[in-house]
Amino acid sequence: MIELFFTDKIKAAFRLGNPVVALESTIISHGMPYPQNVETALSLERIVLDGGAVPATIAILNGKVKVGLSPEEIDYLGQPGTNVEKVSRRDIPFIVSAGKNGATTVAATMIFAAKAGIKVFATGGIGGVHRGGENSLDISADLQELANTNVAVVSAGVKSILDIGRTLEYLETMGVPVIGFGVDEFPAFYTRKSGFGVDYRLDDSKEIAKVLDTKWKMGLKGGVLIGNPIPEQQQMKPEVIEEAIRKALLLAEEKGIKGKAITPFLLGGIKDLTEGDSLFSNIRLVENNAALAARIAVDLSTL
Ligand code: PSU
Ligand code: MN
Repeated sequence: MIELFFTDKIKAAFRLGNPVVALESTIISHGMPYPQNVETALSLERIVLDGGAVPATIAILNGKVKVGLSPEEIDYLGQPGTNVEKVSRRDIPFIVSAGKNGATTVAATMIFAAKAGIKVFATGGIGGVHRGGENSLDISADLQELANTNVAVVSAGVKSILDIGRTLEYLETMGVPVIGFGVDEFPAFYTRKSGFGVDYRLDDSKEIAKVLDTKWKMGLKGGVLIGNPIPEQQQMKPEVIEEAIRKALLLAEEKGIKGKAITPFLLGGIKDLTEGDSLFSNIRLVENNAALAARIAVDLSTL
């Protein structure tokens, strides 16, 4: 058994049966530049608290799996940014055994959240099937984790750096329910529309909590993906973001960027190409997800 290290606040939340929301750390190290990454990580924690739940940002520090980080630890992880190892399922034993620092992806965060008994997790966007994935087989381990690990992930959908259609097909094959929160269309991260529908639209966090509770009480293994679209006023113009994505993808191909480096490379490229507009949208949508995750966690704790 791998030991998890909890902050006192998280321990107290468990003892009292208070709702807890997991937050990932790759978004801090690889998803945004310093210092906005640290500011955002702290703002997410405040939003979860305001929503009546306890935030648990998850990361590996000096080989220890931390469930809940102090503001100093968040800064420690955010400053070196992409120099911190990005840790998905396969990377965990290497980082832990070497006593290194690691920022956990959606997949790795789900694993530790589930071990800790945390049911709800807020992120920005999950990984998925990359464009051209039918040839490269570049499919994020996040999808496999959603298939197997009992955690609900609140996201703003997936970026169109990925193949959204194939990502949804993969999730369907793996039996992962995809919920549109207040929308019939699966959101595309920076924009509210992707052109792909969701099978289930739910308009109330209580309804979502009920579905989660039912799924797991029935012993149906695996996660649930909630697509929570970016608020209307904060979304980007589809043409602008598509053009930036197209350019970033071309640049990645020219430079031969592959594997786990591709997502951070594209995110950075898009931010530069949109002169920071995408960063603003990115921050707003994650905050929006943290607020919804807190509501779902609160509703779930009453069932
Ligand atoms: N997508 C985003 N922002 C992110 C990520 C994905 O829009 O920060 C991060 C998440 O941590 C996600 C990971 O779990 O990238 C997926 O990486 P990969 O495709 O290498 O599995
Ligand atoms: Mn990949």
